[in-house]
Amino acid sequence: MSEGNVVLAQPRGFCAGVRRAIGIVERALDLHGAPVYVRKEIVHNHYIVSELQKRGAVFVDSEEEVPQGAVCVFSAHGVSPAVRSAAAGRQLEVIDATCPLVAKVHQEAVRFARDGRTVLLVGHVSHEEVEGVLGEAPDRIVVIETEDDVQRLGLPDDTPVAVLTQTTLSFDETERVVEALRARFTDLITPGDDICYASQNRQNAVKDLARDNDLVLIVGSHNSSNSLRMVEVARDRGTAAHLVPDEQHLEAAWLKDVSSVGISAGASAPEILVDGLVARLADLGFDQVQLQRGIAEDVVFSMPGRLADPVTGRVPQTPLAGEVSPAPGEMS
Ligand code: 0K2
Ligand code: SF4
Repeated sequence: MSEGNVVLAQPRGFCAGVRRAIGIVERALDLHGAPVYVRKEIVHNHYIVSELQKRGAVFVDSEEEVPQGAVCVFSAHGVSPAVRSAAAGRQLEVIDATCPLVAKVHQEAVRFARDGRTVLLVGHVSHEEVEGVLGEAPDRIVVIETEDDVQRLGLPDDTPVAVLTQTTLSFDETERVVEALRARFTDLITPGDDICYASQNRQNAVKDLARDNDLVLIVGSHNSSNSLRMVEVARDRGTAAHLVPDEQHLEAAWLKDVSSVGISAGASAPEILVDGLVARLADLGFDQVQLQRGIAEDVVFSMPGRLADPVTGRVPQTPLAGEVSPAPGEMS
């Protein structure tokens, strides 16, 4: 059996928007009882979706699948105005779990489009977050996925443009795209802070993990954009890295000639899956676990007022239990 170290990234796992979104579904189930309909996966994690399904959440692809007048939660990734209208048309009782930082990008898109600018939205065209923002002003927003797309844009170079981005992109990769846009367009403005604090913090921590370890494992589902970006960030540093949806996906062959494994988790991946991976690695001889020195996050987003207790009028706190990273020395 091999002997080796494990280093747990700090920060890792749930961000404030994910905690709030999951808390909203749980609270809606408590208040309204099952079923509570959720449009799309509340966050892109199969474990979370399946746990909420067990409690009575029903996940649907479209608001059109929700029965008239039923409770419907919008996912953390946000929705377009067309979806809001369709939901209103069906008299759905909507509870919006859109992350406030995604909502901010929507507001920027509306403002820039109203100002007469063409919005260049850097992101993945088929991602729900991009679909939602695009829907704010479909005639004035163009999605850009890569640096190559910049030269292909059929716009005069003096077009007034504003650059926005998906919240979960790779910071470094996006900088390259924005630089290419700056080099081309003469009237360009950008708020420049759309990639959220959680994405940036997790990517920075992964850079250190990649520097200090032979292998990096990122816990997250295959449809989780921010988790995939974390794998890329590690690989960009020349370190082998894999996405691991849960411990069953760990391949023993990855550990050949490896003495230290860095583990992080995407913003939608719960700590229980990290625990499972750590336990499996311990079985394989990687039983010395340390916590990376890193920054502590204290961002909390408040829950929607419509989830207030009908008797006391109190709005519940966003749940934190069970997801706080263990302190050094507390780990086996
Ligand atoms: O990274 P993704 O946008 O695919 O989404 P999740 O994996 O669900 O992570 C939470 C971020 C949600 C919105 O920004
Ligand atoms: Fe919000 Fe960022 Fe979390 Fe997405 S990753 S839900 S934008 S805090």
